[in-house]
Amino acid sequence: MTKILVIGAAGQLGIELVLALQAQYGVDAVDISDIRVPEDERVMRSRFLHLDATDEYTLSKALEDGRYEAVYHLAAMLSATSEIKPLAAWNLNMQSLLNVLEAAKEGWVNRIFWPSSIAVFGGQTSKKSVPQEALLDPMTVYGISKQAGEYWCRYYHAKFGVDVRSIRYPGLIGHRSEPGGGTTDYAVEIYYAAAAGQSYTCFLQANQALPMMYMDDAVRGTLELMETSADRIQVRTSYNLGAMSFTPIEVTNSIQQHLPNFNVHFKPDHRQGIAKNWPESIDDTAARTDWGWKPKILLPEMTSIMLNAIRKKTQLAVH
Ligand code: AKB
Repeated sequence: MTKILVIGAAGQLGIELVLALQAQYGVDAVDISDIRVPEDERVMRSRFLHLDATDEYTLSKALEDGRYEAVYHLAAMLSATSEIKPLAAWNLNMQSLLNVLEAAKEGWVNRIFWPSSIAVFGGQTSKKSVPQEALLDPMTVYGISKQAGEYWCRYYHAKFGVDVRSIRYPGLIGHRSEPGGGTTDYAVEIYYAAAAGQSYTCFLQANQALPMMYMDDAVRGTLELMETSADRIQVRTSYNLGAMSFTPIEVTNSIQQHLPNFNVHFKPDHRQGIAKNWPESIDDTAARTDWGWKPKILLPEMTSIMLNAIRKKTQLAVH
C-alpha cells in the first residue's frame, strides 16, 4: 500500500492536501503530523504523529519507521510572521527541510514535496510575467529561506539522487481551511467578511496586484507534479505556477457582482512593504511543458465558489 506523510497537516494547505490525498489513496494510506493537533475531524481520520519537524531525532525516527513513498513537507512560517520572528522562521523553514532531505538521503523516503513561493522574487526581479529562470532577489526572511531551500533541494537531488519536487506557490485561496501569517491572506479574509455581511479593512493597497490561485487548482497541481515520472521533471529548484493575478480592488469588484453593498476600506500596514516587492504575475511555461500544468478556476468563478461555500458553512444562502 502507498504510504504518505503530510508534515504541517494543520496548516492552510496541509488540511486541503490531506483531504485530497485521503480521497485519492484512502484514509489509511495517509499519516499526518504537526506540532499542533489539527481541528478538522476529517483530517484527523488519518493516523496523527505529534511531532516538531525541527527536532532531527524525532523526525528522522518517524521517517525511518514509516518508510514513506511520499512526504509532503509543508511546515513553515509564512512571510508576514517571519518578518516579526526572523530567526525562528529561519530555524523552522530550514532545519525541518534539511531533516526531511537527510531522511531521503538515507533511503527512508522515496519522494518529497516541498513548497516554495513567489517570495523568492523581489527587489530587482521584473514584476510582470516573471520567467522561471528570473533573478531571485528575495527581500524577506521567508523569501530568503525559500530561495535557500530551493538550492538545497537541487543540491540533494544532484548529489544524492533525492527525488524532491517543488512549486513556487502564489497566494492560495480556499474555503476549507484558514490562512495565517501570510501577505496574501487578505484574499481569503475578504470573502469571509463579505459572506458574513460585514465590510473589510484591507491591509494592502487597493491597486497592489499579486499572483493568486484557487486552492483546488493548487492541490491538483501539487498531486499532478508528484505523479509525474521523474525523468520529466527538469526543474529541481522549484516550478513557477500561475493561475490569475488581481488587486484588492478587483476582487472587491468581483464580490460586488454578488453583493453590491459590500464595502472595503484600505489601511495598508507592514505587509504592503512585503507585497510591493513581489511579482504581479508569473510565467509558468516550464510547468506547462514539463508536466502539463493548466489552471482551471479564475476570479469570477472563484468568487462564486468562495461566497457560496462560506455562506453554506454558516447556514446562509447566497444568490
Ligand atoms: C504568504 O503570503 O506568505 C504566502 C506566500 C505567497 O508564499 N501565501
